[in-house]
This record gives sequence, C-alpha cells and structure tokens, in this order.
Amino acid sequence: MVLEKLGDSLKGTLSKIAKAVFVDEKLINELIKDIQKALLQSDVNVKMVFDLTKEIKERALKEETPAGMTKKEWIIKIVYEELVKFLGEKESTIEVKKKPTKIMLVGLFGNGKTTTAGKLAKFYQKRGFKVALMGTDIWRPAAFDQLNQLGKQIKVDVFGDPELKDSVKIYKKFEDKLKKYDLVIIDTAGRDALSKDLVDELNKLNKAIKADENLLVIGADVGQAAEKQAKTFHESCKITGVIITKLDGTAKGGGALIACSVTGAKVKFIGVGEKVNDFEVFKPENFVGRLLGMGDLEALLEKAKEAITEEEAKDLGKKLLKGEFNLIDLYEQMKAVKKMGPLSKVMEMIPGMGQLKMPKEMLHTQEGKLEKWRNIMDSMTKEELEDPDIITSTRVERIAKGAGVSVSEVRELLKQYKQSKKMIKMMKGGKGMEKMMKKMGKGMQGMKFK
Ligand SMILES: Nc1nc2c(ncn2[C@@H]2O[C@H](COP(=O)(O)OP(=O)(O)OP(=O)(O)O)[C@@H](O)[C@H]2O)c(=O)[nH]1
Ligand SMILES: [Mg+2]
Repeated sequence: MVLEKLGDSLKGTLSKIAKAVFVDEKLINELIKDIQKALLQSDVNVKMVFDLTKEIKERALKEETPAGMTKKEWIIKIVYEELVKFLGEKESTIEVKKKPTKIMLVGLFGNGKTTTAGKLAKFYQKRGFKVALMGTDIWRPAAFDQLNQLGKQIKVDVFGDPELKDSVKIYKKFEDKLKKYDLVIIDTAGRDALSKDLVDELNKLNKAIKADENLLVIGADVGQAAEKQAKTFHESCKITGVIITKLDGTAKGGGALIACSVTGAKVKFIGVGEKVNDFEVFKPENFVGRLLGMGDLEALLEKAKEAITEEEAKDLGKKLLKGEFNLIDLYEQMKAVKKMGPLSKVMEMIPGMGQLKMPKEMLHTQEGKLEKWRNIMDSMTKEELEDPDIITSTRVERIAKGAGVSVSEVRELLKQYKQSKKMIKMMKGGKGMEKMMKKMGKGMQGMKFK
C-alpha cells in the first residue's frame, strides 16, 4: 500500500472519531492535532499543514451537519474533502488527440524518468494506442540500452542514436518516422540540479519537439522539497504536469504530493513500484479515499449507529423526570449508558454532576453484568419488577435460584436500584435534572445515529 504510514495514522485518527461517544470541541481539537502530526511525519510543509487543519477545524465547528448525516460522518467527510482539495481536486488526464501526441519527460538524476517512460508507454498501449519511445539522454552511456530493454519488454518501438551527441539532432533524425505513431514518449537526460545547462538543453528540446506535454518526474522521497523542484522547473521549462514516482517506498510521499499540487503544476500520474505496471493515474478523490480507508470507516460508522437513539434517550429522560423508576428502567438505563460509553463521561457533561459521587458499580458497567441482570429480572414477577421494595429475603432466595445466580448478586442489583432511585430523587429536587435532560438531548442530537 502506498503511503502506508500516513494512511495508518489518518485511519487511526478517524476511527477515534467514529468510536467516540460525543463529538465536541475537545474531540475536534484532538483530531486536528492527530492530523497535524500525521502530515508532518509525512514531510508535509508546516505552513500547509496548518492551513489545511485550520480549514478542517473551522468547518467542523461552524458548518451545520447536513440532514441525513451524523455529526461523525460529517466530520470525516470534511477531512476527506479538505485533503482532496489540497491534492488538486479533479484528476488531470492527458488525451491522445492528435497524431503524434508528444510527451516529454524531464527531471533530475535518478528520479525515475526512464522507468516512467516505459510505464507510460505500457499505459497507453493497453488503451489501444500505437506508442513509440525515444531516448535523448546523451549523457549517461547506458541510457539508451536501458530504454531499449524496456521497449523490448513491453513490445514498444524505441528510437534513439547513442552515436549522436546532440539531443535535438537525435529527435530530428527520427521526426518523420514518429509521425505514424499515436503517441511518442521522449525520455531526456537528468542532472543533479536544475542547472543553467539543463534549462538550456530542455528549452532547446522544447523548441524542436514542441511537445504537447512536458511532464516533470519527481521521486516522492524528496518530500516537501518537491515544491521547490516543481516551482523552478515550472518557471524555467514550462512543465505541464508532474509525475510523482517511488510513492511505494517512502514515508515522505505525502509531502511530495501535496507540495506539487500547490504549485499549480498538477500531479497527473504516480509511480508505485519498479515494475511497468506499478503506475496509476492520480485521482485525488480515490487516492484520499484509499488513504483514509473509506471502506473500513463506513463499517465503523455503521457500528456507531447501534448506539443509543435520540428517541430512546428522550423516553428514558421523561420517565426519570416523572420520578417513575423501577427495575426495568434501571436495566434500560444501564443498557443505554453502556451504549453511550462510560457513565463518568456522560456525567461530565451535566452541570454540577461532575462532582457527584456515583456508585462505583454504576461507573463501571461490566461486560456480562447486564446479561446477569436480565436473567435475575426474568426470575422476578411483574409485581416485583414494578415495585422492588416488596422483595423480601425469601423472595431474594427464590429469585437467585431461578436465575442461577448467588443471593448476593440479586442483592447487588437491588442495592444498585435503591442507589439510583435515591440519586434521581436528589436530582429531581433541584434544577439539575432539567438541565441534565436538555444537555443530554443536545448531546444525543449530535450523535443522531439514525
Ligand atoms: N520503488 C520504486 N522505484 C522506482 C520507481 N520509479 C523508478 N524507480 C527506480 O528508481 C531508479 C532510477 O530510475 P530511472 O528510471 O533510471 O531514473 P532516471 O530519472 O531515468 O535516471 P537518470 O536517467 O539517471 O536521470 C531505478 O532503480 C528505478 O527502478 C517507483 O515508482 N518505485
Ligand atoms: Mg534515465
């Protein structure tokens, strides 16, 4: 997988959102920090990281969640949209319209021009075009051999003349022959820097070839330095697009991709391996979708929907307000709380409740306890469930036997019930309850799990 590390961190960040109980400013701030960390580790320029995350934060806090979407889904969508925007939004393709369409590949030493020439040739050949490769690298002795071998491998004609020590002359020599091809891909020589010498040579070639596309080939391992390279090549050699190679082998790829996109030079293709087929059209939407593991996230959000619904929360709230509270309600309440996450977190949201001492058992609804409670309640009569105060010691023994649990476990449930009832009475006395319900309602809306 390309940019595995960046993808993993971003996925981890977003699944935190999907799993969270409440989406609030604190969570959004955490999200922003996580995204910043992930992008900086991928060598994205600091200013860009801050621009991007500022936008995400502003939208997440200010924009209203569209109808039919949960807040969580909306935030994940914002992250996705902003990343896509940063990567240049729409894909930018090359159409082979006139014959021959000419693509010239330029770039510094070892960035993958020759390899990419082969990949591009294969890409268009597969789409039914008649493709030719041309080598104009007069600097590296083995350059023409390398291209020839590639041509043989993919069965594409290769033109070039290692004897001629002038790249323009090489092109001119074969210009006529190239006319019968739909697409001609021209490989050029690299340098270790964008020297005046290289600029002169490329400009000379440009004038002679008048290529339809001048594509700059940059290895992703240069990270954010890609911006400077793209800019200088863009200004001095009129490049029409960028191909980022080696995205498979570096943690800095995010930096290179984003850096290029902001120069205005569109990334058109990406190289994702050494083989001829390790090559893709760069589609920001698909790319970000894959990076964020959209498929996995959807599954995660689906799970989040299983949590408590707004209706359920309201029903429970109404009952509590009326002071009606029996064992069944306790069971429902515990179930709801379990769905929402730790009760302590719920309590933090209610004014004045943070300081309230809660029964320990209530704060830690253990897995399995609900199951047991349901069994115990199954052994109770309707009368007992509605008015647990009538349950005497002999009744406790009978219930325990029926449920296959110990007497102390039945007593524990009853104790829990009494404590909860007491607490509810206490809250009913003050204004706390109303506030709590309002706040709960708000929180629930934020979670709106359909
Ligand atoms: N992993 C990986 N390696 C790549 C990719 N593209 C190119 N390479 C490797 O990078 C090295 C340099 O590739 P070349 O195509 O020779 O680079 P070049 O730009 O033509 O180099 P010069 O002609 O010397 O300027 C080779 O070992 C390629 O196999 C890619 O997408 N992924
Ligand atoms: Mg080369």
